[in-house]
Amino acid sequence: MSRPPMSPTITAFERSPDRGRGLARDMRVRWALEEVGQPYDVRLLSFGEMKEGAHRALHPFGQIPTYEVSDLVLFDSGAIVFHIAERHAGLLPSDVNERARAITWMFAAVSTMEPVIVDREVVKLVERDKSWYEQRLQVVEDRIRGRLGELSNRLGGADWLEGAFNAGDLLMVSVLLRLSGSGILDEYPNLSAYVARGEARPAYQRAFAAQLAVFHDAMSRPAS
Ligand SMILES: N[C@@H](CCC(=O)N[C@@H](CS)C(=O)NCC(=O)O)C(=O)O
Repeated sequence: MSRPPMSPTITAFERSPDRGRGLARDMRVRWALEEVGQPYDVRLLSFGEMKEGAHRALHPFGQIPTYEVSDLVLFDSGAIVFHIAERHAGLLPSDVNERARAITWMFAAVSTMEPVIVDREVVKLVERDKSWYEQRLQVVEDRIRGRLGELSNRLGGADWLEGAFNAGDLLMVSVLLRLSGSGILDEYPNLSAYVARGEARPAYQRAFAAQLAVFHDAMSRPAS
């Protein structure tokens, strides 16, 4: 009898700083695994454990998420989603050119869109007490608007960036979700609708519920 394939193990925050709003980057890995129907295990880490040698052996920067299956260890959510999409049907088109375009959007999500969006989080988190905080926030938010405007023009009235939903959309929606609550995304109705379409996917919903359950569970226990 053939043995079932080994389930991958990913790492995630024991107590996510976003309070389970699905913004921690294990969420996009969970979502990809749910889209392809691959069961997975999760190892939860405290901030202290993330910086210890055992975890740094898996992730040189002491962060989450990581992905382990058999003798393969990966870090960085974009690379992990790419690996999942390559190993399973459903997240990348089979046509070579369509596949290349989907991969292009994966890179665009994490290397063109995400850095400007994360800049805003850094400003709000660590630069709030600076005399130039408001001006800097304005500059960073205008830069985000520039990128969103360009993305919005490209998406136009389409449901997804390149034909059918693929890993490029999964990463792009994940990145845009980081703007939740800022009001900025609302200025681009087609992008808001695009993100809502991503969130409505059953695989997204399952992934979101799983990571939220971790947070609720952590809140019901005293901090370690
Ligand atoms: N480029 C990495 C970034 C990973 C990252 O920033 N992870 C965050 C959680 S979403 C983290 O571990 N933060 C804690 C820390 O950096 O100490 C990826 O996409 O996986």
